[in-house]
This record gives sequence, C-alpha cells and structure tokens, in this order.
Amino acid sequence: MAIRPLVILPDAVLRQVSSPVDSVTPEIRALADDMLQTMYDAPGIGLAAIQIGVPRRVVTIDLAKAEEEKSPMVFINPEVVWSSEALNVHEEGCLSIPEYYEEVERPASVKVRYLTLDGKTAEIEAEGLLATCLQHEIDHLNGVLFIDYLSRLKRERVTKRFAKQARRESAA
Ligand code: K2U
Ligand code: ZN
Repeated sequence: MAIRPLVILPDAVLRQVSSPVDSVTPEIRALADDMLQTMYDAPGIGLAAIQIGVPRRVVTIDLAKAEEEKSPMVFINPEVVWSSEALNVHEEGCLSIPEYYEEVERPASVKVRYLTLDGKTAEIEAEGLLATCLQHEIDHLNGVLFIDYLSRLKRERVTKRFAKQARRESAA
C-alpha cells in the first residue's frame, strides 16, 4: 500500500483515455489499494487511476463521512449503461484541480456495469452524490474533466491559472 503523487492540471496525462483491465490480477488489486490510500489521504471521496498516472480503467469511491466507518468501493471497467433524463446540479471539485469548485449538471441517476475485484460482472443503480461521483470518475477514464462542462471562459481561466502555477513550480 502506498500514497501515490496526484497528477495535477494542466498535465496532459489527465487527457489520456485509460485502457480496459483484461483480468483482475494481484497488480490490479495493489493498484486499487494504492488508490484507496491516496484517496483517503487527499482527502477525497473518489479517484480514477489516471489521477495517479496509471491509464487503466479503475475507479475507487468511498462516500463515508469522516466520523463513519470506511465503505470503500472499487469499480473496474465501469460503464454507464443507463442514465436518467432527469438532471441534477451538484458542486464538483477534483483532486487534480485542487481548491476549484463549480456547479455541474449531470443525469440525476445512472446504472453502471463494472467488474468487481473478484472479477465478477456487477451493476449498480446510483443517484445523488454517488451518481455524480461515478460520472465524474468515469469521465476521468475517458480523459474528460469536470471543467469541460463549464463555459469556455471559465475553463480557459482555470487552465491558465494552473499552467502559471506549474511554471512557477518548475522554475523554483
Ligand atoms: O475525481 C476526483 O478528483 C475525486 C473527487 C470526486 C468528486 C467530484 C465531484 C463531486 C463529488 C466527488 C474528489 O473527491 S473532490 C472532493 C469533493 C467532494 C465532494 C464534493 C465536491 C468535491
Ligand atoms: Zn476528478
């Protein structure tokens, strides 16, 4: 188990499309462990493997509050197989775009098919924060960021801000 460094905007790695997992190997289990540890340390309630630089279709989520017992979920090759016409607006953030939050509109409910860590195919019907988080994470697997749903002006403004910060850090 290890806490891994997070990939931060504007790193082009975040725009990669992640590859499907063919079989749930010990390496994939170790990756999921590292993702959970990294997510809890951040702290965050979701993480996609690309956010620690690994272009594989693996997502971890835990919606448990700080004072509650952990309830880790691992989704391998998750795909939305149904989404509601009803929409929901939720404030979103991203561990790869730290301290930036904006409202995003997404389908209120989704059905997601995925592989479990045991290699079994499963489906989950989600609404509320879980639906938002699953869609946010599956977007990461396709190189899509929540800022892509904002106006061009807002997206360019935040991208320029993070690019300027990255230049400062590399010059330091
Ligand atoms: O992908 C990530 O960076 C993880 C996000 C997951 C997330 C995004 C939007 C809405 C809910 C969850 C991080 O956990 S960001 C922390 C956070 C948590 C709740 C609401 C907003 C941001
Ligand atoms: Zn994110």
